[in-house]
Amino acid sequence: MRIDIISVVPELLESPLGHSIMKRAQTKGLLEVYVHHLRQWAVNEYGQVDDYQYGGGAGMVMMCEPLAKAIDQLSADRKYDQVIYMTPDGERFEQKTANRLSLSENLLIICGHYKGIDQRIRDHYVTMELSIGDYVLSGGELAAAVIVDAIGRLIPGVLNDETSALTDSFQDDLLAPPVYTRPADFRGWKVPEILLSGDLKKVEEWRYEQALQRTRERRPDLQEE
Ligand code: 6GU
Repeated sequence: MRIDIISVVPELLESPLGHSIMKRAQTKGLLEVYVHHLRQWAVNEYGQVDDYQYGGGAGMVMMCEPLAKAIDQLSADRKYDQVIYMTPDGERFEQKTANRLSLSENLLIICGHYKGIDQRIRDHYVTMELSIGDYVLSGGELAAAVIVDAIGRLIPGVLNDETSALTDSFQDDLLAPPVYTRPADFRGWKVPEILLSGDLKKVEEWRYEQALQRTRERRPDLQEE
């Protein structure tokens, strides 16, 4: 999969996408991420990409021209499955969205800043608008890093067996069960006996029960759908 990201603060994306599993995904050649600085499509020599909003009001708006040029140029080389705009008024990003997007070949992600981008770009170029939750971030970059991570780790081959996505929280509308590692007794706090029993069937049943119980207690909304 290839993901292109358009941003006015590309530095914000480097670290989250340059380590751990996202780094491995890229080293293995399973994921390519290219971050493009919007300023290269600025309207003047001062690097202007934003302007005052029509109708007045505080805050700048990202202009049509730099974004349109950026998207046109990038789209000339490949067909994007989705042109995604990161915005707090977008559709809530969930595991199901990650699952679906992980089947894409090419994604283009636009990170907004200031008051956001001119509505005409949303109307004429954007095919999907995503939010990562009901709070406001200073820009779309951290949200973009979140979705690239969530999508990237689902690409076949990125995770090894130990980190398999199949047992993650949310994968079956269930939270993950508790996990333990050595020692079996730490300060008198004991690991549940069943996990030491070696009876794989019993362990699976126990994990499922724990997952159900956790979900009922913490996220009953997941089971109401
Ligand atoms: Cl995608 N962008 C911004 N700026 N804030 C957010 C968000 C996105 N999702 C939640 N808050």
